[in-house]
Parts: sequence; C-alpha cells; structure tokens
Amino acid sequence: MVKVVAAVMLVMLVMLQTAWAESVSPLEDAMRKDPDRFRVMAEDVIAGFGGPAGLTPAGIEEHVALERATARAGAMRRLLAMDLDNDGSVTRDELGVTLRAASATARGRLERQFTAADVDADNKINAAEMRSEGQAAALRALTDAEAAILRSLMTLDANQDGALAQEELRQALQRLDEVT
Ligand SMILES: [Ca+2]
Ligand SMILES: [Ca+2]
Repeated sequence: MVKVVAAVMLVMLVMLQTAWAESVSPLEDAMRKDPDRFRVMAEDVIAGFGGPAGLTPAGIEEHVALERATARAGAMRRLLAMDLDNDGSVTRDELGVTLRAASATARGRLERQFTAADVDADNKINAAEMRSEGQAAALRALTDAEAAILRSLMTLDANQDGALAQEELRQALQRLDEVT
C-alpha cells in the first residue's frame, strides 16, 4: 500500500514538474537564456520608445514597425539600385548590368535573389514582388516570435499603470536572479 501511494505521488510529482516546465513563457525563456542581452535590448526599447511613465503597448508596436520598416527599406533599396531606367521594376537585362559590375561571389547571390524574388517567373521583378521581398526581409529582421516576446514585456508592468518603467524591468530581472 505504501509502495502504491509512493508510486502515485512520484507520478504526480513528475506530472507537476512537466506542467511547470511547459508553463515557462517565451518571455521568461528569453530572460533566462541570456539575461544581459535581454536587459540591454529591453532597456533600449524602453528608452527609445517609452513615454514619461515608461513603455506602453503603442511604443512596442512603434518599435516593431520601425525595425521592420528599416529592414524592408534596405531590401527594397538593393533591388531599386538595379532599376536602371526607373520604371519601378528590375528586368533580367538590368540585373545583367549589375552582375557584370559585381564580384564573382556577389554574382551567384544576386542571381539567386533575383530568381527567388521573381515569384511569377516572368524574368522581371515588379513593384509588388519588390514589396514582398521587402516584407520577407522585415519579418526575418524581427520575427513574429520576437514581436510576441516584445509585446509580453507588458506583463512586467508590476504596478499595472499601463507603462513599463526601467525600474520595473530591473526588479523583474532581479526576481528572476533570486529564483534561479
Ligand atoms: Ca527597370
Ligand atoms: Ca516577376
């Protein structure tokens, strides 16, 4: 009887531990994985996009949008630099001019990028295909998973005034430090 009870308790303990391990949020995971990197990132977002009371959900959305827009603009700029006649699209001929001027290593990469961007395979990257390329670069620069972690920063708003202050971030990281 004692053995059965002990076995049942052991099973329950294992189940409890599994549930606890699964309950660790992506935010907590990011905080634990590299606390220093996380602190610098979060401090920068609060400083750059927070108001007088701290970082709000609107500030987080601005940060996400700006990071993505920067990456998107970079990708589209590289494509537009090949649009020699300024008609808003890049043809294979225009690519050819860039390829002749490019280094041997860059050539393969440019070819690959052109083919990938030319979704309808008409040998021309039109404006819509350029924007798609830009959007793909934007989502690579700041993934949906990363955006979700940024949004969940608001769970660290300890006094629940709708803004995350540097002090609240500091305390959250300190709590984490004490637990581990
Ligand atoms: Ca063109
Ligand atoms: Ca095309």
